[in-house]
Amino acid sequence: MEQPVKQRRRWGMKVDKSLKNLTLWLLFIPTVLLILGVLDGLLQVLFRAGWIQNTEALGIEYYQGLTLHGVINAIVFTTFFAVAFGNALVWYALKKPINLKVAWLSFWLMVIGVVFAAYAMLTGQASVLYTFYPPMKAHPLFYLGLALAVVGSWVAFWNWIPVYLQWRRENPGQKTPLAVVGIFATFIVWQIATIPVAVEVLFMLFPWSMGWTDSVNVMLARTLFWFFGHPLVYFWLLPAYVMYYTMLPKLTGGKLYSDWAGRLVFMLFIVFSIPVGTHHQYADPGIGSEWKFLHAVFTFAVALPSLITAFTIAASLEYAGRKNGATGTFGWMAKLPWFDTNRWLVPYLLIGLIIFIFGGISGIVNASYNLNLLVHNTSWIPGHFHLTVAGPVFLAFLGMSLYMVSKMTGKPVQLKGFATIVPYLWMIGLFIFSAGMMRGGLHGEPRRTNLGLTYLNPDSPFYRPEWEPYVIITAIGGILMFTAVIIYFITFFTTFFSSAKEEAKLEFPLSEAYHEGPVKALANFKPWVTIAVVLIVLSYIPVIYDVLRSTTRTSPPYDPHNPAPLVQEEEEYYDEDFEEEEFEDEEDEATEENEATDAEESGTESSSGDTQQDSGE
Ligand code: HAS
Repeated sequence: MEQPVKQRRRWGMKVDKSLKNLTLWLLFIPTVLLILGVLDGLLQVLFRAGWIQNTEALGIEYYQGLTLHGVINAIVFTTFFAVAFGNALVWYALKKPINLKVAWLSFWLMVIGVVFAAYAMLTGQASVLYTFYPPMKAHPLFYLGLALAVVGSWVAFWNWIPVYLQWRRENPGQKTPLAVVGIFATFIVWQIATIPVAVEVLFMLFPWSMGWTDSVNVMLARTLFWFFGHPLVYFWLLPAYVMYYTMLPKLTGGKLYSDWAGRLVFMLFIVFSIPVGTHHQYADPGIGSEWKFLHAVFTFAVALPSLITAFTIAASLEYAGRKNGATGTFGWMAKLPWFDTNRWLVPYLLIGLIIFIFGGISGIVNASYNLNLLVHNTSWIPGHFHLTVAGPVFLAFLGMSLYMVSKMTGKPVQLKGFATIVPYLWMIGLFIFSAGMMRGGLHGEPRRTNLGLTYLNPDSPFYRPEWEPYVIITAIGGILMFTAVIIYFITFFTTFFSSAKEEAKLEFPLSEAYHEGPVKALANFKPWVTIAVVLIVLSYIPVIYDVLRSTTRTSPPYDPHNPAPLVQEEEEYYDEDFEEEEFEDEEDEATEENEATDAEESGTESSSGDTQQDSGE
């Protein structure tokens, strides 16, 4: 029973025409948008270096460009890719077709959503960055567009569930292919995590931007955003992990060291990805430090599956290196196909892993409360997240997009030498970029700031010449990254528009495992999802309770470019009676406490009556 499945895996299968078209559109649209996304990245480093000293460049305003950069690269590109990859992988690994009508419906929802959001961003009516923190207000179509895109991705996931369940019924007692476990874990995390942000968008931000409500609870909105915002990063990371576990070992000529370690890792991500969001809010008021500590503990727990991955994948690579003839302790590293142009996909995964070592270390720094207070809201943070989402994630998605286009169309990859050097050039640029950002961050350089107009402008009273070396290093890195991705575009579009020379196939290079063996506890998602829900409830109920209790006022809307609120009726937001009562109460309490302390110190007793009288006076 086992052998034929393995053989079919190796040979690949004829690709369904509709699946092929769907996949090509899902990969083509975000790659075209990515041209604008990376151009905005380049402009960012030029603004920040002070080489552009203006509020806009090429007709794109600074915060408009930063929003486009974050939304296109981190939300649109990643979500479209994950859906395309999941559709094809579930079909291939289970050898069962998905319902294509539903898959196309999911595609159209996502496309309409992107068109709405793009309209709002391109017309400058949604320069609120990818975190869309209120009270900065965007055009309603921005929120509606994001909501539609998310619903589209849900529909894609729901479409795989009946296929998976049917496969289980037809294959009782067989292990679900690891690739399917991985992509399901990705979308289970996504499904749970997008619920709070859907609540934020549909019940708070959308009605507010439509003018149906006047004000918004900023703290609650931020908390709901980060409830989603941290698991979002694992939604980005896990498809890359699917490639590391199920494809990289085979591509390098070896086997996955441990199949059950892979399963455990994906289940641990389901459990720990979500109850951690408050580590983005260590500096926010209103949330008790005990709950911040709890989220910090879970944050260290969510690093665990990545540490297991580091050892498991390193062992798999060592196995491959030794099979390729390596000797000595580290000889296996040299025997990996780093520069083999026929295996051009390997560096997209290997280089991503090397970058992630540094992304992981900086993540641990962020997670440590007292260190976080030093780096929060400085340029250290973009330094960290480019080593993660723009490292392993971006490279794996670029590589796999090219691979899928080539296989599913039967068009061999063009300019393979170019395709092979992209990850190396990207890595060099990224390391230089992140070094500049992180070092500058340690010296207080802020993130999300047009430095060219302020701190890096010699004519400005805020001028900080000591940051100059860091922004220049950052800009050099950014230019190299931009060059690398241009080379990628040349390869991708040349391949895309070349003519087919081979049979179009649905095929992924799925690896065999060195250590297999059934582990019953890892055979089913249910217990892991249940533990995840329990941890989410335990960790988030107190946080939301604290936020609601400590939020005494809501905020009027603001245009991101104007410090004055858009609605001027001050009395609606500023309740003077409330203010006075509050202060009187606080004064009373403070005086009582002081009196009690004085009394303790002088050994006498104080009555509350005295205190009230004093405060009255
Ligand atoms: Fe993070 C902020 C903590 C991982 C993305 N993170 C961000 C933001 C983003 C982001 C986008 O605790 C900014 C959000 C914003 O706009 O404000 N992060 C962590 C921790 C981890 C982590 C503990 N982050 C990621 C990943 C991301 C990502 C993954 C995207 C994909 N992050 C934080 C915190 C903040 C934060 C705080 C808030 C900061 C603030 O104050 O604003 C961990 O998951 C990291 C664990 C990783 C490891 C590394 C394992 C290494 C591996 C490679 C092995 C190499 C091999 C190769 C095998 C432990 C697997 C060997 C081969 C040879 C040949 C040598």
